[in-house]
Amino acid sequence: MRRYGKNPDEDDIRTRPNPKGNRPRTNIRPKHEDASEGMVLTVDRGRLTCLVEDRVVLAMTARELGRKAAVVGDRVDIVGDLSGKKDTLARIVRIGKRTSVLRRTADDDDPYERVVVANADQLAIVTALADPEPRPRLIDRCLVAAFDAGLEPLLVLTKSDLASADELLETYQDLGIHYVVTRRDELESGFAADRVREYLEGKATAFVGHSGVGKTTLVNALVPEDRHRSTGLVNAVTGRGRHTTTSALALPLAKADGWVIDTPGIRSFGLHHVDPSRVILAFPDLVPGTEGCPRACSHDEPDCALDAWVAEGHASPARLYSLRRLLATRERREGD
Ligand SMILES: Nc1nc2c(ncn2[C@@H]2O[C@H](COP(=O)(O)OP(=O)(O)O)[C@@H](O)[C@H]2O)c(=O)[nH]1
Ligand SMILES: [Mg+2]
Ligand SMILES: [Zn+2]
Repeated sequence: MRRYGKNPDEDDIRTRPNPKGNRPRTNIRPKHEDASEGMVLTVDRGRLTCLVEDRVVLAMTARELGRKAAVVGDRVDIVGDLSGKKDTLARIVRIGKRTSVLRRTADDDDPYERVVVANADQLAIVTALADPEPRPRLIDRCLVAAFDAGLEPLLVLTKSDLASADELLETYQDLGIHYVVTRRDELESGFAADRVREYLEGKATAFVGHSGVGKTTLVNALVPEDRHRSTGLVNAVTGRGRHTTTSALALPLAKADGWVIDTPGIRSFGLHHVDPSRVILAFPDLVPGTEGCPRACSHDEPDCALDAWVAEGHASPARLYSLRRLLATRERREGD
């Protein structure tokens, strides 16, 4: 999403010559070669807000694309009234090739996939250390989704003012994934945002996690505050400077190039779409132990080498248990 990565600024407003103006009108259906490029910021019941140049434009998708064809993060070609004025409705005529697709299903046995976000580079998995209690298996599920979609995972542990991060970090540090720990006073001082921002620069990052973990609080700390800059964009998208989350929402990162995408809270992260053989990718700490496995080992069978390897103390039994649970629910399609 680098193309749109720059924070829109008053100085950036340029007037582009309108190629429509001097073209003779015909009754041949336009082929949309004069479409503008935009990025989808929100989707709400068939209405999409798109960023076109520096303007927030309300649009719907052309009928031939299907009503739910475009998702947050999509790069689109858009035609019609692109003024961004009230009561205008533009039309999305093409959806660009996606660099990544973050999918989830409501449950493992639910074949209906929703695309959460398109074109994200990174998945920030937000977990509170308390209130609500951390759920390592939900973290593991999100990691599976991230590795499967080719997104870089970032573990964000919030509310360290309420409980210590040590126990969770003992597990997740070994995975070699990036992590940040935040707490209330650091949110207020801006220090938390400064530290998290370092991991977000130049990337589009989708924030996922259980409801109440502090996603929106963090996202709000990361998007522009300065009235003269992109706050206009935030206001146009959300109707006010701050927002609550009912659907995914892409916002420009303040003070750096990048996008943050807030998403509604999730209770589970269904992985129906993930091939069971790819689940192990989210357990890099266990991968070396699979060297002694029989060919095409499911890692959930009696000959699996992981049991002995973990028993030798190379990784924690809890991690193997988590892997097995995920594999079992993927196979038998039970809830987790
Ligand atoms: N103690 C504490 N509370 C926090 C922290 N971050 C967020 N909260 C609170 O947690 C609640 C849920 O936050 P919210 O951002 O709406 O969570 P979301 O549902 O994940 O978007 C709010 O009352 C926040 O004020 C933190 O670091 N420490
Ligand atoms: Mg929220
Ligand atoms: Zn195995």
